[in-house]
Amino acid sequence: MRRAMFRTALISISLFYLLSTSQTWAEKRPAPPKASKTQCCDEVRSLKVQVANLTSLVEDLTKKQDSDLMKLVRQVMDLEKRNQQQEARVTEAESKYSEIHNRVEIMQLQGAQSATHTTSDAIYDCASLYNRNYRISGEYKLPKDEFLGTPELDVYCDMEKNGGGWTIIQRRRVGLTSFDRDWKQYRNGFGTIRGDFWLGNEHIFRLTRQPTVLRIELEDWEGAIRYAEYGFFTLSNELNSYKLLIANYSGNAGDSLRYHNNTNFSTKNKDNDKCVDDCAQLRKGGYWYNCCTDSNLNGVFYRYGSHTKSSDGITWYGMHGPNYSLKRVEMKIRPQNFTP
Ligand SMILES: *[C@@H]1O[C@H](CO)[C@@H](O)[C@H](O)[C@H]1NC(C)=O
Ligand SMILES: *[C@@H]1O[C@H](CO)[C@@H](O)[C@H](O)[C@H]1NC(C)=O
Ligand SMILES: *[C@@H]1O[C@H](CO)[C@@H](O)[C@H](O)[C@H]1NC(C)=O
Ligand SMILES: *[C@@H]1O[C@H](CO)[C@@H](O)[C@H](O)[C@H]1NC(C)=O
Ligand SMILES: *[C@@H]1O[C@H](CO)[C@@H](O)[C@H](O)[C@H]1NC(C)=O
Ligand SMILES: [Ca+2]
Repeated sequence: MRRAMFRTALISISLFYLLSTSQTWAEKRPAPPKASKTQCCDEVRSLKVQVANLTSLVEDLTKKQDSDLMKLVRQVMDLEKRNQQQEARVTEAESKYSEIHNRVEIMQLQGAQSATHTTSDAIYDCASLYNRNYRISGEYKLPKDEFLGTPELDVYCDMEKNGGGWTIIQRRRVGLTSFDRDWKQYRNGFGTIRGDFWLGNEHIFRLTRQPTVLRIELEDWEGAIRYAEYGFFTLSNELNSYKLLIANYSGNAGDSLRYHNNTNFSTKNKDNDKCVDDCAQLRKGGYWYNCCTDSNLNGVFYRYGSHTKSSDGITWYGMHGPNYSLKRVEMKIRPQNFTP
């Protein structure tokens, strides 16, 4: 280090010398002395060598710094591996990172609706987009439809898994969005379409006016992935408190929504459950609570370590029971008559 400083000083001095001599030449331009020119070139040559030496020194230093940095990064990574809680944070950061950087282009459908007047060729969900050959999963904007009376709507379409054509209506994955929201927010939807969100009861109600399949995908902190599928799924309108109707379960996650069949939707400011308790307040999320159990996919997102300590987490009794908060959930819908 000291050597480098010394060299820098040396170069500065030489440079100063060179500059002052060149200035002197400029002044004496009419008759430049020959000796000075040779001196100049020697100086330049020597300077060049010094610069070359300095450059290689700097390169060495940079290399050393890089390897030091790598060592540090490796140490941090080791530490994080040991600490499971930290690892969960890394996972979250990663998913946020990939969300930002793997953005699938938003595909806007330019005025596609203007000429359509029948329900058969209207675009009102991801399945109709799929049938128009949109086959990339990502964010889409469903156009407003005068005929159906539906507003423009941002949706996330899963066009790849299980045959595609799925409209995602709920997702829990990052864990930063609170699901402890009121009736109005659950009606209109909240969150970010690429991250965690609730599409909105009003939208779900509209989308399930045609015979609809619901598929729920669940992942625990041990990495097990299971699903529950309902061959029939619909919501009542707001006047009927977005009552849940489901039928025809299949899957390997357990039928933990059956108990909620025929129940109204409840939020922290609207207790519509079948219980003396106020389930939405107790379980900190809006849902079709019966007497609270057997599932709550809109509960608190608990990270690894604290995921088994409370009953207000993201629960699905068929998977680990009432005190286990799941790591990832996705609820998606598709028309019954959809054929990939
Ligand atoms: C440049 O480095 C070489 C080898 O490291 C050394 O022999 C030489 O004296 C150095 N030159 C100057 C001008 O520092
Ligand atoms: C459930 O599945 C059976 C057999 O496929 C079918 O006949 C019935 O209509 C389905 N029920 C509903 C409510 O969709
Ligand atoms: C569900 O809501 C409807 C109308 O909002 C109401 O008539 C009905 O009694 C409610 N059911 C329960 C179990 O609270
Ligand atoms: C839910 O209730 C409806 C109507 O009461 C019924 O037809 C359906 O079979 C029930 N679903 C389940 C899963 O029990
Ligand atoms: C679940 O957690 C609650 C506290 O939130 C506790 O009272 C209960 O005993 C726990 N149940 C089980 C099965 O661990
Ligand atoms: Ca109640």
